[in-house]
Amino acid sequence: MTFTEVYTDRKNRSRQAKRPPRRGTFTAAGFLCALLLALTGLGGCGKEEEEAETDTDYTVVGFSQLGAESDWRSSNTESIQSVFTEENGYELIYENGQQKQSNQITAIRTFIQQEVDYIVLAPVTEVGWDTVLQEARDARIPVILIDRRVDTGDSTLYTAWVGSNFYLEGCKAAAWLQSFTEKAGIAAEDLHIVNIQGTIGATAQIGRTRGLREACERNGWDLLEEISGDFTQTKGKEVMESLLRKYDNINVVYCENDNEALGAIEALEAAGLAVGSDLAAGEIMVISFDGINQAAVEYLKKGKISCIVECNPLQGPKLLEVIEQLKKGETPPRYSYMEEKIFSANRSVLDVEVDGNKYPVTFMWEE
Ligand code: GZL
Ligand code: ZN
Repeated sequence: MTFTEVYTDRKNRSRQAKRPPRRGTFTAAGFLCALLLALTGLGGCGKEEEEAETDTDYTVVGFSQLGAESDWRSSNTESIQSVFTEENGYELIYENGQQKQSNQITAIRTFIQQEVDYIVLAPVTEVGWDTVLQEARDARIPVILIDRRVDTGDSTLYTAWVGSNFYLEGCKAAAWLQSFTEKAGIAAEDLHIVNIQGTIGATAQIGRTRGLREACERNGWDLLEEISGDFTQTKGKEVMESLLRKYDNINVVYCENDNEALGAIEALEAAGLAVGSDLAAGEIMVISFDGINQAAVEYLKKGKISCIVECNPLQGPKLLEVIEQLKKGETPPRYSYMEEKIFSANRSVLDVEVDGNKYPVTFMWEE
């Protein structure tokens, strides 16, 4: 046997030993027990011997998901679970990191011990992954990133990434705001914006914050404050309440995800403020990201959220494609980007332009 065959054979045998028997698989003890029952007539004689599910050689994927903080995250997890199924020849081991990098690092180390075939990582923030990703590389387990990025100088630490261009998302939102306010005849200096940011250090937060910040500098918009709402509804409400105590001239609330937007709207309406796009009438404009939370989409249709830049969580199919290519010894694209739209109920902006590219607005309104 060549080294590779010996290596693979030993890896498979050792991996089998490390993993609990798959449900329905006969272990030796189970077989003896069934034999005793049959001999003593105590068992259901003639009972169809449960077809010992042959432990076909599944591809084992260890998935370290960063948390369950938002609707986006839940949809993202469901999308991954929907493709790595036994029917597709996979066994998925899912670990929820509860938004803590230390939990994700522990999960990756466990996957290495279990000798999984691939590791999928949705990193909560960008820095602090080099050591554990080196351990995965030394164990010769390919790592594929999804959603957010890791900030590492060593490009060998991951094989591929599937996700969104968050900076483009931020630029799209800012371009929509610029086009809307120019058409509405609102002067740049009359915009007083707060940014309820996502988890600080997450690629989604970094890109969306940068897109807005650059537009504020370019257009002369007044960016009153940036403060993290950690991508959750609770925190979004809390920080909106504190911003309202601090400022009396806010007229645009930029939320870096829909869950924060729902929390912010709760706080705004509790303070007796109206949300909408009629800034001249004193309404507070809310702009958001994701487009997967149904309550937020309903608010968009009613015009309570003026614009949602889509962030597509359904990364399962593209990720499956990447791993299928790796299994065949092919080289997948290093970066695979999701297709994403811009949603609004307001029809004054038909499309937005970013870096010379035009992106159409998809209209959604109350039926
Ligand atoms: C974006 C993702 C962000 C979502 C939030 O890809 O990282 O994290 O926009 C989620 O809803 O919490
Ligand atoms: Zn197996």
